[in-house]
Amino acid sequence: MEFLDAEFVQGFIRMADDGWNQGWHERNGGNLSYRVKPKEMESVKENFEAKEWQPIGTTVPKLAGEYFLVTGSGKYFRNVIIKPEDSICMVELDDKGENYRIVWGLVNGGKPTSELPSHLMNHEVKKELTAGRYRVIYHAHTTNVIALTFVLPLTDEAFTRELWEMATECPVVFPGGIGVVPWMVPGGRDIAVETSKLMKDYDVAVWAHHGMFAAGEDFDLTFGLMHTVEKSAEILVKMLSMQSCKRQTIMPDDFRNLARDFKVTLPEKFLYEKSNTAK
Ligand code: 2HA
Ligand code: ZN
Repeated sequence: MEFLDAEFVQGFIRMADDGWNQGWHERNGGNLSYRVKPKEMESVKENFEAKEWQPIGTTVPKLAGEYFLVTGSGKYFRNVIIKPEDSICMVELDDKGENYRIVWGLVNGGKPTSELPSHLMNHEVKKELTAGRYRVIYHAHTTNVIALTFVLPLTDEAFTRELWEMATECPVVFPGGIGVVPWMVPGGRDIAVETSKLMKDYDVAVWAHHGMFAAGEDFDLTFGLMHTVEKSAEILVKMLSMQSCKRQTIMPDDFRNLARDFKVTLPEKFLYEKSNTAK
């Protein structure tokens, strides 16, 4: 099969274009990766042309031998739909999970995303915790969530609770809550380690003054998660722009009732009592 005709490649391209259309990928901002299923890899491997092995910059032994579709470093989401072969690539990991090699794409040269260590370490955590179900890791520069990192305390509790309160669907879409990484230098192993620690508890990690990482089973769920969190952040930004205190909101017992009817578990650490002025 032609590489670009494969359904998983089409799904990846569509998701990148959807992110561009949301305004989350100025210039070369953001990156996307997909852990390819063995059958999908088989269906396109006639197109492979392996390049040299390169160090990943971290070690992901539980992903040894796996294949990933990823956006390219310095490449623009805006261009993925018109020139995917120049903007994205498929990489293979070696048998120790220490090196990768490009097997398709980036036809004009280049490397996988600068955030490859974060993507792979997140994939490693999620693969293990979900018995292999999770396959997508997505990093986007979501405007409203970034704005909130200048205003809210940089804690998992504050971000989770404030975003849950802004839209009733939120606690159902991300019942586990969301984590927050304080400002750190992007692109390296240190931020990858901090992010992957949060991925043990959450499907979403906020990077202060930078953006978000989201993890999920497939393109729809992962894009939908990013979209839901960012939309809730937009509502909070609008609310805070109108007045600094809420007149009314969803209360802790309301969340408990919602959890019961929707059969989700909402950790009590997010259902703390607030003073009236901090509502
Ligand atoms: O430029 O978003 O975090 C890609 C990025 C780096
Ligand atoms: Zn970024």
